Amino acid sequence: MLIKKAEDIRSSEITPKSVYLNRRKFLAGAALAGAAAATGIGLREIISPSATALAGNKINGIQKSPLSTTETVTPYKDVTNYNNYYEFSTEKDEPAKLAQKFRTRPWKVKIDGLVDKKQELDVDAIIKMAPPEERIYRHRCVEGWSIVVPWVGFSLSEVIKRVNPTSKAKFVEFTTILDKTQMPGQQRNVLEWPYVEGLRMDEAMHPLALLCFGMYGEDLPNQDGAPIRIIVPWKYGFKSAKAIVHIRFTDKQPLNTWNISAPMEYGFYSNVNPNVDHPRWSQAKERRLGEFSKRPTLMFNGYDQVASLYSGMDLKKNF
Ligand SMILES: Nc1nc2c(c(=O)[nH]1)N[C@H]1C(S)=C(S)[C@@H](COP(=O)(O)O)O[C@H]1N2
Ligand SMILES: [Mo]
Repeated sequence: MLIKKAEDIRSSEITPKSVYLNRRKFLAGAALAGAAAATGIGLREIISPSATALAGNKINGIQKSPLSTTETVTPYKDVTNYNNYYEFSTEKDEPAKLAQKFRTRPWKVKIDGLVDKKQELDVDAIIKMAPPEERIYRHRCVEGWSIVVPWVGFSLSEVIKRVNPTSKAKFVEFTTILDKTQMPGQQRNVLEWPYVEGLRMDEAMHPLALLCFGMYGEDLPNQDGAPIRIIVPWKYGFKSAKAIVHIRFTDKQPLNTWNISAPMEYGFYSNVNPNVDHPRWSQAKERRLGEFSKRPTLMFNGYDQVASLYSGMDLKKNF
């Protein structure tokens, strides 16, 4: 019942629509490039967020991060109009519209479980814990599309080290807000609500794991997970939970939403791995939004620096 539904939605949306959207994007991009050449305005300026932002507030004092990739950044328009956010809709072009009025302030985040300093913090207090950094990361969805995004945030470890997890804490669980009145998708049983994700403690402490509150130099748009989310760039996109209200430290491996929904298809680890196919499709290649041809998917999404976290583990079993 519930399980079948979620599976059906995923399989039905996998290719035709994204190919169609990408073709449209490509054509739009070609038109823009032509316009840029004709007018002498740089293409960068045309696709930059300053020209296309919804109403984002600029974030001041952003530092560049050495952890960034130098690959071409995906246009803001694509990243903010092609979203997986099932609390709003299972259609990727709908969260941009349906999340517009979502209230992201006031916003509290509860931190508890196996931790010395249990507390409830205002999201703006969390955002001020460390200087904002721009991290340009590859982001690979389990469905086979990918994007390159200049996220803004800082390492999740900055928060974790301030709350002193006890020595028993082995995992961290992240829970999204539950609010049917604001999130129409939560009125349907497509997934179990609220959305839950989890990381092993050493994964959460890895410098690449990002606590994220912005993108393209501005506040995070609602459809991308405002006011606060995580970004785990070496894992499939569904690990990167949006709109987090609860961070819990635990000694047991958290049950993550997609694993509950379809355990044979979505594991706990979900490291990007071109050698382990999804039961219903290959993971060997991916399509970058806005591009025609597919490119090979890289182990750990190219983030080799995390390989040591999994040494000795069978990544076919621990998918
Ligand atoms: N709360 C919540 N977080 C979520 C999801 C979701 O449906 N709900 N979708 C996940 C999936 S499948 C992906 S690919 C990414 C997409 O992030 P983006 O829309 O910012 O690109 O968010 C992840 N985080
Ligand atoms: Mo995804």
